[in-house]
Amino acid sequence: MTAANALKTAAPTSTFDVERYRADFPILANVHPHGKPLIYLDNGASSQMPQQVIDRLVRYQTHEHANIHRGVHTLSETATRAYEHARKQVQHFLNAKEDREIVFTSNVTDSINLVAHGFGRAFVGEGDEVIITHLEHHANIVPWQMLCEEKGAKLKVVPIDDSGALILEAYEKLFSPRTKLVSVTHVSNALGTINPVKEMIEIAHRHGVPIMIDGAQAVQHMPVDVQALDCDFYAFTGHKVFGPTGIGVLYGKAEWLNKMKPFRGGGDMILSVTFEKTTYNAIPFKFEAGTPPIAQAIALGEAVEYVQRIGLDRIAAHEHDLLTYATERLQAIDGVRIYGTAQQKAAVVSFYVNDVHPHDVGTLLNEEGVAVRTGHHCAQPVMQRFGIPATARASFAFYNKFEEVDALAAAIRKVQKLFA
Ligand code: C6P
Repeated sequence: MTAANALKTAAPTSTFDVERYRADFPILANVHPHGKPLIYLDNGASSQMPQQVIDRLVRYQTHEHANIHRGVHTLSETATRAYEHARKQVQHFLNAKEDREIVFTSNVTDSINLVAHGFGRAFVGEGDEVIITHLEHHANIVPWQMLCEEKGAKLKVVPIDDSGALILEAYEKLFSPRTKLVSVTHVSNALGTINPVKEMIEIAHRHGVPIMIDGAQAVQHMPVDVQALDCDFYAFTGHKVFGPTGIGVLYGKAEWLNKMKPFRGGGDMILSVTFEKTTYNAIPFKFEAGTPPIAQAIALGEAVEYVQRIGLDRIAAHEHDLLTYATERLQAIDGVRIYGTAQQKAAVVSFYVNDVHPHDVGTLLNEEGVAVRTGHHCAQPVMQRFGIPATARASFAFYNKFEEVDALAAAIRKVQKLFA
């Protein structure tokens, strides 16, 4: 380590009371991998649930459970009210204009597939084009590839530079009169790059093209306002924003949702059914066939209120400090290479330790109690762009603290010693 690096790596002082919020997360104190305190740096894969969300799930299961939209009895009405209240909580979280613009799905993958089917089958034809980027998770690649294969349409990809930032001039050049939709991630899960989505939305609209944003790695890190962004669709997943698994969200402008075809057929998405013809329910119910994940939606409502109570601006500021500190600490270790160095980044650090395979790095870090994700992060094109098979990835949440970055750095040095 150089003297300059050593000087830079003192932990910043912060007014963000991490310990107060950590106390809400029982799992952080209850789990001791290899007898060590858990240092949970795999929030990009799935974040933990605070007691408030767990309590909401328990309250629903012990006092409120019934099927919704179907019963006249008290429990069914209670469950329906709670589920529809969750929709309003999510509407408020994203600042959507109307609650009918919020569709509950099972995860962000499901939300993207809904648009690929509902929009794609209605509006994409042979010779048409869909634009995505080189930074996408497979969930925002494969559904569009499947659509393009089926329709004889073309998938166009916005390139990235060596820092992992999108090349915006190239984006603008991809538009043609055949472009029907853009779908882009707000934040890259593999590199942490924050894309300039506001600008990308303006460009798409200048060309008369609607645009979808995959917010799976964004909504837990920064405030998102879909009306200010003016995006046509915005999707996220519950389990990365301190809610349960099995629940996702699709926001869509009412004008688009109304024009789209339903994705799945079944109960609750219909107004009337005969063997000759079915008429569909109004939005959002048109897209919520069958019994939805009721408990999970209600708990998600609690989760988004929880982060709003803390304040997403405060979360973003704390995580920015964590990112800066982690970047400096890891850069100070000879032999550690960081992938993803864009100017605008969320608190994600993807790295390689000398030439040790990331899976070995992850296994050894786990022995020190440090949980990181290793692999291609379901973003193989990103790995291909950098000529690597995988990385180790530390992804932070607001409950992470600077000491945990120190522990990560110490554990990496231990790995290096083992392979020296
Ligand atoms: N990324 C990660 O470790 P689902 O599985 O539908 O809840 O989320 C899919 C998804 C879509 N888009 C982005 C940008 C994502 O990061 C993810 C999930 C996890 O990075 C698991 S692969």
